[in-house]
Amino acid sequence: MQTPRVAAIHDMSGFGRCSLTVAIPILSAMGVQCCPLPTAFLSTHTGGFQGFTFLDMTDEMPKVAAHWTSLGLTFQAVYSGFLASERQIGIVEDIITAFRRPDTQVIVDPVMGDHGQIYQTYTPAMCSGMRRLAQLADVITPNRTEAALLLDVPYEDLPAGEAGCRSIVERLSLEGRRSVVLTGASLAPGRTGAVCFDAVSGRTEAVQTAYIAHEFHGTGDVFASVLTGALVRGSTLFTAAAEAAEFVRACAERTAAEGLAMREGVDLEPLLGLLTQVPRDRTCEAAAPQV
Ligand code: PXL
Repeated sequence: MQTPRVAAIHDMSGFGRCSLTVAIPILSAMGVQCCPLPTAFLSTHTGGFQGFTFLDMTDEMPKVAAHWTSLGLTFQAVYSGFLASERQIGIVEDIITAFRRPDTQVIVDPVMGDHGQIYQTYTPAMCSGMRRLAQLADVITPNRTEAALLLDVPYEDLPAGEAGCRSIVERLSLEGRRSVVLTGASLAPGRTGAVCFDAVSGRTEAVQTAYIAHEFHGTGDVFASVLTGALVRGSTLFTAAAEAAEFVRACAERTAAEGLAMREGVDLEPLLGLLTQVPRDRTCEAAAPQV
């Protein structure tokens, strides 16, 4: 099989393990070529650091895309995440349109916030733009905060529990045309994972792993990157989500044991070997199948 190739449209934050600094090693470990298209270069991510630098790459992005087009490059996935300006919404829409082929999977991680809070660089216009961009996706990977923003409802009004999560993913599915992986979905005490609506099968399923009672920055980016790698390696949505949930759990467990500060992200480098084989044995179970 030819090495699959992914166009990864995220920021590059020099310190703090998120976005491209997790997408590149994860996709590479999974045997997938990651072609970075940076949206911004920051000294650190914006969560928990003061005085970070922020170089907006908006003007560079169409030039990169035009050069890739002139080379005739093709991608098995276009995978977007943290955006740096309102103008980038339209640019990413154009990139998706330019590179989408019948076998291209478009994965939009609608990075906008967490724990009910919007990230400090995101404006209301960027959030409504993200809603538009997400309409072009085959798969979206919101956390609960981003699901509320995409549905345009207050965070506190999102329904809870398994039935609530199922209704969220189904409401976000654009009447079944778009797959949705809701992250940070805890269906039982001590468990966490994702609830997934698969537009290919029309089914909704949950994947759950042990909950590690520590928060770390960038776990959403780790999850979406493993999911993307697994999808381009040919996994179904549920299998890809199970692999992603299990890798995040392993990273969080190791990082919690090390006592690393939340803002450093998860200590994923020593665990990249877990991703090099298509997994046969998982500690992450799929919840009872749902129609
Ligand atoms: O993990 C999401 C993310 C990505 N990139 C940057 C961020 C954040 C969240 O704070 O600041 C720069």
